[in-house]
Amino acid sequence: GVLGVAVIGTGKMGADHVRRLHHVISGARVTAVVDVDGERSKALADTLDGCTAYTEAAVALAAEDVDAVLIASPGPAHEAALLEALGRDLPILCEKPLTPDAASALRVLEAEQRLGHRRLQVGFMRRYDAEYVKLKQLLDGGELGRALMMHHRHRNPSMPSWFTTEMLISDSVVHEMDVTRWLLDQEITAVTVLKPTPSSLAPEGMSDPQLVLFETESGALVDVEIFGHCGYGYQVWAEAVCERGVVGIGDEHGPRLSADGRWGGRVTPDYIERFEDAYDRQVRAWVDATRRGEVTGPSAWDGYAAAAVCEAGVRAQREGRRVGVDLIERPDFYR
Ligand code: NAD
Ligand code: ISE
Repeated sequence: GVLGVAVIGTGKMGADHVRRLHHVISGARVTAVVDVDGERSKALADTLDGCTAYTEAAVALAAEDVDAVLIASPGPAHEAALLEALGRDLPILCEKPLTPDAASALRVLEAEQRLGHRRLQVGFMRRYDAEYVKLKQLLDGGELGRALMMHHRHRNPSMPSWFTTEMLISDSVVHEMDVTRWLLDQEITAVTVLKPTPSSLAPEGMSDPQLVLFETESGALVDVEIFGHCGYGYQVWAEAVCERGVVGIGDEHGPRLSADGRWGGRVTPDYIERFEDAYDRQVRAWVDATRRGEVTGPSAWDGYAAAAVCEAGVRAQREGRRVGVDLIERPDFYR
């Protein structure tokens, strides 16, 4: 039957996922919306047939018409919602980051393992973006040989007022941590963060932009430019330098126009537009798998591994030195 979904957190991403579940994807409907801001969830529920607004996740998840949970509250609120949903053995799609640090991510891994089956997909949606998927296919194909280096650029026009220097790592670069692990099919072993003189357009006290360097198990070097206040638009770019060729994505988000003696194109304004297709495919894959009784996509292990790299990254940023990543051995459950 149709999957009844509770959406926890009805801010920018939560509201967009509600729209997607209702208007883009078939097989699911939003039966509950939860937000600590009761007026916000109520206003959203009023626009949907058969949807109830709640202020507490525990109450919403006990409702009879809730079969699955999409978590889109801020990262620090994820652990409580995840443990509540896992306690009820409900299928979950949880926005990135799984949790903000490795210890809380481990508690989530343990709770899922206690169930004896996987229930959780993490919202690392770049794995569903058509350009990243092509890059992955080329790297997996083997003709290019081993990846020696990767270069990433991740630019946001601006960040919300509550955004911090640490969040540039734990909330933004977490995407490059996940795609790097996924594209190169190996773990990140160490992180270094370098900070140029900040842009005068960044908020007072924020170290923006930053240059982040990952080392990986096979000895590849991966750099990430993270820029939170580039001003001009939203751009994500990646290039893998391999033994027998170089492959990149990010420039083709066209169209490229030549007219009046100039050539150029438009830059997407935000992630909502740049990754619209990826969010759609991600949520569709989750709904379809859940209805088949399966769990696919990035796992809680991927969420934990990224959290461990974030933790090393935030320490590297604070202490101004290279910090090794501390990972537990991967449980067979996640192999
Ligand atoms: P937001 O601030 O716009 O919305 C968060 C909402 O959650 C707010 O309405 C807030 O009142 C509510 N909330 C706070 N604590 C809560 C709790 N304990 N229970 C229920 N509701 C609670 O934030 P956002 O930008 O929508 O981000 C939400 C999540 O989505 C974060 O995990 C963020 O990292 C992630 N995100 C992912 C992407 C992506 O590209 N995949 C992009 C942006 C944000
Ligand atoms: C935001 O939370 C996201 O997930 C976006 O995809 C990312 O580009 C941005 O930097 C994050 O803050």
